[in-house]
Amino acid sequence: MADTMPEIVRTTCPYCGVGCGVIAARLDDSAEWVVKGDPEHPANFGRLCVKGSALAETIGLDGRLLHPMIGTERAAWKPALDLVAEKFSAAIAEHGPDSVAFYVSGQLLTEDYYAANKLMKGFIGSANIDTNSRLCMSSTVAGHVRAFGADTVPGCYEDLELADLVVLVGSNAAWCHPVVFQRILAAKTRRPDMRIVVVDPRRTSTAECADLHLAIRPGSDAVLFNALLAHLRGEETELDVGVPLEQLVQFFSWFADTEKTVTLWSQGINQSSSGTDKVDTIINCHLQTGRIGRPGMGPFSLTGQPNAMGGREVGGLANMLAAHMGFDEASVDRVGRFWNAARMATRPGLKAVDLFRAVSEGKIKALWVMATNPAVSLPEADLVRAAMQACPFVVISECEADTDSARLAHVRLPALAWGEKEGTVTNSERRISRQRPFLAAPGEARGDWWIIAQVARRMGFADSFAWPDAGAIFDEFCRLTAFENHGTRDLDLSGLVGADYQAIEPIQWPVTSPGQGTARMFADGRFFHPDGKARMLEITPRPPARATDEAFPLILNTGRMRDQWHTMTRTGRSPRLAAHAPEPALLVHPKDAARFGLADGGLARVSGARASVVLRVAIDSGQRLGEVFAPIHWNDRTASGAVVGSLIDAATDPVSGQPELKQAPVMVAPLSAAWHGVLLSRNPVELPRSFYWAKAAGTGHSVWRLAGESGEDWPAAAKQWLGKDGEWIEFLDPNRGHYRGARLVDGRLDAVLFVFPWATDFSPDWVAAAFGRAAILGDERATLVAGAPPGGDRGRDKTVCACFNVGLAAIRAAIGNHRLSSVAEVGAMLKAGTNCGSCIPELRAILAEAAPKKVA
Ligand SMILES: Nc1nc2c(c(=O)[nH]1)N[C@H]1C(S)=C(S)[C@@H](COP(=O)(O)OP(=O)(O)OC[C@H]3O[C@@H](n4cnc5c(=O)[nH]c(N)nc54)[C@H](O)[C@@H]3O)O[C@H]1N2
Ligand SMILES: Nc1nc2c(c(=O)[nH]1)N[C@H]1C(S)=C(S)[C@@H](COP(=O)(O)OP(=O)(O)OC[C@H]3O[C@@H](n4cnc5c(=O)[nH]c(N)nc54)[C@H](O)[C@@H]3O)O[C@H]1N2
Ligand code: SF4
Ligand SMILES: [Mo]
Repeated sequence: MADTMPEIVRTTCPYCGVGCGVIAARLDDSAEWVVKGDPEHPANFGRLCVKGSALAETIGLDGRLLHPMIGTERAAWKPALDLVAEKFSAAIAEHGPDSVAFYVSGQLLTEDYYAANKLMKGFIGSANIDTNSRLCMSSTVAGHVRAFGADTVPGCYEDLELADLVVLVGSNAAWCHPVVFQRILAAKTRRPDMRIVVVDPRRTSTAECADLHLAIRPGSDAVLFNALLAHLRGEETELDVGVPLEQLVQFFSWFADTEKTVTLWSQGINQSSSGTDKVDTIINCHLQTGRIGRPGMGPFSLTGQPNAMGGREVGGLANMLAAHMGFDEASVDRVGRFWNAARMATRPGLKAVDLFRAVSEGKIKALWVMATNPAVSLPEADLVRAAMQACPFVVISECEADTDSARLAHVRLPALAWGEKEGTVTNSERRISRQRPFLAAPGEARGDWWIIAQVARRMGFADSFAWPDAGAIFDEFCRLTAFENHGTRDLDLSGLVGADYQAIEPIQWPVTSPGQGTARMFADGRFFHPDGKARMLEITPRPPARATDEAFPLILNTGRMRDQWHTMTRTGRSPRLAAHAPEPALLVHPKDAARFGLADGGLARVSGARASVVLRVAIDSGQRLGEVFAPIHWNDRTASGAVVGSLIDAATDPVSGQPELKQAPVMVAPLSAAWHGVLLSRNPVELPRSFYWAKAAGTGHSVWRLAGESGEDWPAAAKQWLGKDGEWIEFLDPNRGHYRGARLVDGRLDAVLFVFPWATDFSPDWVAAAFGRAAILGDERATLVAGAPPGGDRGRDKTVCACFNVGLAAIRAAIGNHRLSSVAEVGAMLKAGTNCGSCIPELRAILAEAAPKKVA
């Protein structure tokens, strides 16, 4: 890292696989960093979504892990690294190389990933290194390899703009790949004839923007695409996927008639016990029509994490060796010679779900987790926790001091975070971009690759892990991709060998000569099977592994919210991002709500065979009947019991090993609470275990939403949780069950608690604002415990535009009062939707709802 920090740094967003270029800038040392989209980056041309726009709010050091920890004791690096090396070496000596494992992540940089893979597969001699990408796109990898002979993404983002038909299958890109989705919508605005079809059991924000939405029965995608293939071949077809026939006819004829078609997919396809087959049914339709490798057409998997692709490249999956080579004898020999390996792994290792099963069976004696939170994100999360607890030695490399997984580790190693670390990532269109640091390394945190190399040296492999910096690792990786390649492997970075690392510009692989990237693959009709041809796989569709039964009559679908990232370790810090969805919700069709006695805004207990969670009910007519949806983000740090992974059995795809995370049978029941509350506090609060709670970030404070099954002596309870001393201002109506209390310390607001006898989405915005003030003056004090804001009663309003903090009520009022009829008009009046554009789908839905209905 440079000694002096430049004041403008070009880097890459650390969230989704779109891989947007970001510029971090500040005027001088005393100014705050500002983050903006990089107008020159070819993934986003200056756009950022709301998560990217809020990056500067997430770089604070609160809650960061800044020193190595052995148990609960702070340790220096040397004893911590010595201990890790010693425990791994001892396990290997006593029980063999397969008794240890790494579980890594698509949020590592390519250099980190390369180092971890090299240590495990070339020097420990096991392939027990797997990644959270197993849960994310391993079905796509397997589907690509079966069809193309290599894990190759054929196209690029420009194809989405050139296409006349864009089909999104199991992808909520409006929320999960917002900048790519904005590019599609912008193209459609320029060329209104372009069509968008969305295949998703629920009506998502993405579906709101579609010309046609096929709300198919969950898990029936292979039936749909098999039938499409038959239609393209002119065969007779019959199918039942739970949508009206005329919609299918429409989709099939659009697909058949539109040469420039791109089919995008994501987790609705991949996270399935037959995900690999589903991927290949989609690819089949493109191979059948020859729509691949040419501008405006192709099958296109959207990758989730910022470096999911980089992980695939270096070999981060247990069944791949390195640099797109597998475990065939020639590859093992080639990589072994290149690495000068002490002990090469010769066969695939354990895939994520099996790996954690091996941990629970006591077969893994030492486990190292890097940049992922398996205690939340794996299926059977409850069993994963028990397994980690029972494992003799667990190490975690983390940026955060406290995560659900870090709580289960014997050793915690502090990793540099985004903005501090240095390396490369690859996005969904094979584009390699640099991540560059602009912040000084805090505390004793170090880059992940450095930590791995230090352990490797202590295990006796000093010569092979002697890199001076991340750039040296990248260069070694590029040389491996070129090593004895001769055009046999798609991944070839020979044109980047010896490149000036600091100056690398975003470029799409393969890069066979300096500065020459590759936008599209397969344009020449040549694939990577030995005969140079692609394969069309014959697929027999299979339903989800577990059917519903009387005890578990609903299907639980799980996925993402617009403004949170995974287990919330970073996005959870931003008040702006918290506003869109402050609590873990359960989306339920109105008829299912009636059937199971659930009320909008009430609480529901959602149960699987072993565990249950408690979520806030949101009635949503966009759900399919019989299916409920819950977000994956909340965990033990942010809610009392919302880890949905504990409800999901780990049924996996037999080829890819990817677990079925979208179709879990569950039961729901209303949870009656005696009281509901909102608590705002500057400091952490210890609440009774029996409560429901969910925590969100506020400015200068946190907000907890609470509920409990039996009433309390509120004035006493409030003081017990929030502190007796200081000055208390209170309002109590014991008969009706209302309590409001505020605590001031040295004249400054410290905490407030509001209690109601019923469920309410009440949000004391005016009290939240008071946390920003140095002192609360006489007259103002009473307003803290008033049930409504001074001079008006704006109850809680849903934030729609997080960039400009515009709420639903204001948007509805503006549409009604000024007869607005387009997103552009709403933007002109309120600014909503004019920055990142993430809320445009919601604005459209609000406009549609407000539009005058035709009288029949
Ligand atoms: N805001 C935000 N963005 C993110 C992330 C995040 O955490 N937050 N994470 C990133 C990562 S790692 C990933 S992998 C991507 C995921 O991006 P997406 O895959 O787009 O997101 P999900 O919400 O997991 O699921 C997509 C959709 O699959 C649908 N689905 C469920 N079952 C079926 C089915 O049987 N068939 C079909 N056709 N569809 C089905 C769901 O209803 C859901 O709308 O997002 C990335 N971007
Ligand atoms: N039910 C259900 N479960 C799912 C999914 C679903 O749709 N439904 N989706 C799956 C998918 S697609 C994914 S990708 C996973 C994601 O699941 P996880 O990977 O478990 O989620 P994250 O919160 O992203 O965890 C990343 C962790 O790494 C830390 N971290 C961030 N940057 C760095 C770094 O540079 N170095 C180190 N050492 N640590 C870092 C963060 O603080 C955080 O704790 O969840 C999967 N689980
Ligand atoms: S779309 Fe948003 S989250 Fe994804 S890379 Fe771009 S700015 Fe980051
Ligand atoms: Mo993912």
